Amino acid sequence: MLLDETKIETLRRLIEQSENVVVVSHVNPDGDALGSAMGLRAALARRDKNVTAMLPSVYPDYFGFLPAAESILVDEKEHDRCVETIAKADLIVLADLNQIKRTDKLAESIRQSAAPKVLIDHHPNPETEPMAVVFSDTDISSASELAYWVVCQLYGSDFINKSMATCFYSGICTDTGSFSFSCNHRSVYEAVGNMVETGIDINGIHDSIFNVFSESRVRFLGYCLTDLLKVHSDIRMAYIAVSLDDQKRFNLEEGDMESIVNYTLSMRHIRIGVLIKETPRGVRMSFRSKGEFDVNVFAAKYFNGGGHRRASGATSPYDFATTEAKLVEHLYNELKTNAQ
Ligand SMILES: [Mn+2]
Repeated sequence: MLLDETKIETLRRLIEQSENVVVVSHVNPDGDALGSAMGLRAALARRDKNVTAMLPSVYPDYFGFLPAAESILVDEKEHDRCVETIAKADLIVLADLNQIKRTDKLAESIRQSAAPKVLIDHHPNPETEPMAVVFSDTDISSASELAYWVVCQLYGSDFINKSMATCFYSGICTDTGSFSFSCNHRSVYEAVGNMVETGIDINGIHDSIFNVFSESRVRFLGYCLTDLLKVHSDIRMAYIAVSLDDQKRFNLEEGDMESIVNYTLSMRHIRIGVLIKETPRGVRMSFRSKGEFDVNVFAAKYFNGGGHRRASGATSPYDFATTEAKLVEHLYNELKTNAQ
C-alpha cells in the first residue's frame, strides 16, 4: 500500500522535531484501539522518542499480553497525570478515532495543546481542522493496518519488529472478526505476511484474545441466547438487551460483552443485529449489519451514534427500557417498506 508521500514526509519531520509524544485512542478501547496505539508507541519508542500511550478508559484485562501494556496511562484512573503528560507533549497521535471527542475527558486537554496532531484512522468523516496530518481510509481493515503501513513507509518494513507486529496484528484480527469482514483487500494479507516474518505468535495472540472467557461468561452467553434474544423475522432483525442486574448476576468483567452482538447475525435470515447494554454511565448500543442497511446512518439518526456501515455504536439518549422500544419502533419505520 502506498500512502501520500507528502503526508509521510510531513509526519517524518514532525516526529524528528518532537521529543515527548502522546499516542491516544478512543474511549471503551477495543483491540484496534489498543493495537494501533501500542504499535505506534513501539515504533516511536524505537525512534528514541519519549512516548506515552494513553486511553480514556480501562481496557479489557486480556489485552495485558500486548508488549508494554503495563505502561498505558488510563485517564479514568489517573486523570491528572494524563493532563500533565498531554501538556508536555510536542506531538499528539490520535489512532482509531475520527473525532477528538472520542477521547472523552481527554478531549479538552488535547484541544488546548499547541502540539501538532496526527490522525490515523478508518472511520468516516474524520475531523481535519486541528490536525497537522490526517491518514484516513474507510476501506482499510483497521486503524492498526493503516498505522502499520504508515510506519512501513516512514522507516521501511525491516523497521517493524515483533512487538509492533504483535500489536498491529491484534488490532487487525479483532477489527476484522478474525478475518471475516472488512478484509477483502490484498493489503491486509500483505501486511500480515510481513508481520509473520517478525516471528509473531499468531496462535498465541488468538488464544490470548479469543479464548479468555470465564465459566460465568460462557454461561452468560447461554442466557443471552436462550432468554434475552429477540428476533423480528419480518424485518430480519435480532437484538439482545442486557440490564445491569443481568450483568451483576453473572459477574461480568470489562469487555465480556464485546462479541455477543455477533451471535445475532449468525442466523441465516437476520440482516441487522443489535446489542443494548445498560451501564452505570448510560445505555450503550452496538449495531451490526450484513446487508445493505447502513447501521452507522441509523445509529446517528436516532441515537447520536456513529461508526462504520456494518459495525457501529451509540450511547443512547434514552433509558434502558425506552432505548429498546425506540430501537424496535425506528427499525420498523425504516424497514417496513422492505419487509418480507
Ligand atoms: Mn478500528
